[in-house]
Amino acid sequence: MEDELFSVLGTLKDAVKKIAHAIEVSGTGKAGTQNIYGEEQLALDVLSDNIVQEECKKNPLIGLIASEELPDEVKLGNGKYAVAYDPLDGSSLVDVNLAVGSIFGIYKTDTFLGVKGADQVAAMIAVYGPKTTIVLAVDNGVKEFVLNIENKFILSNDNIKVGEGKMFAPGNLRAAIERKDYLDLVNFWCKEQYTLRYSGGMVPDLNQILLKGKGIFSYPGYGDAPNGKLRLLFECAPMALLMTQAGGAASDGTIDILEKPLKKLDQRTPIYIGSKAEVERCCKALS
Ligand code: FDP
Repeated sequence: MEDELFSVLGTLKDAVKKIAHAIEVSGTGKAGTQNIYGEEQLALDVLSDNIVQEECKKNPLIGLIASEELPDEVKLGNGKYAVAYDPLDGSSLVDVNLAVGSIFGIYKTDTFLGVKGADQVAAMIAVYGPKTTIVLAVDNGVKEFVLNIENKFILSNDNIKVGEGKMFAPGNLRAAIERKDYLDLVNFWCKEQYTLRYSGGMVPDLNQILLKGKGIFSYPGYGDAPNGKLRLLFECAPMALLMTQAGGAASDGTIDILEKPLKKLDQRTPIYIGSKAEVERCCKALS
């Protein structure tokens, strides 16, 4: 790995350590503000976003950031790296003490508009669960690190691979009321006795598929939200890089998530991600 990319990842790891600490010691109340999508922000959403911003500002290699919590991309300087991130995904799970996470996509660009997930030079998620872990995809595979008692990330899995297996995480089940194709697919998984593993947090749900090495996560759209809820830049593209580099796949039903150009920062996309054969099954059933 290039030294410069190593430095950028070090900055993001520092942010993750601080967010993990903030989750442990902070309240889980509301901030009294809304993000650009009209979603109520938690004090922890705002705090986590500030932590990532402040850490990125310390590293001159990072010239551009975009956050799910900010209305626009923010130029920090002339650094060649750009970081798109969701500082705290799964906010609705914070007050009930379920696992939540952060998501980072790293590019070399001076604007995010027009980029594709395939342009990422690295992607990383952090999971704040009983332990804090990160899963990182760079050009030499997908690795997991765990935060130890000395506040250092130690390699815990050096070659994450996703194959096939009967596990499913069906998001947006409301869609199955209107969409018979989704209802049929969910019924198929049930009839075939797939194991249900769904927490309601995209990061822990996909982390599980990565670490167990099998499964499918689905989040289709329907009705007034044909593209669903999940954002291409902040959530789906980094997840797609991690899954694809681990041997899995990610599609919106028609196009590979990594090949979708970003037309606007808050672009949403349906997503089917996990074991290759399951993603293909979703594409056939739902496209
Ligand atoms: P949350 O709204 O709690 O932040 O990205 C948002 C997300 O969680 C994902 O982590 C999760 O997979 C999804 O929303 C859950 O969506 P539903 O509200 O449809 O259950």
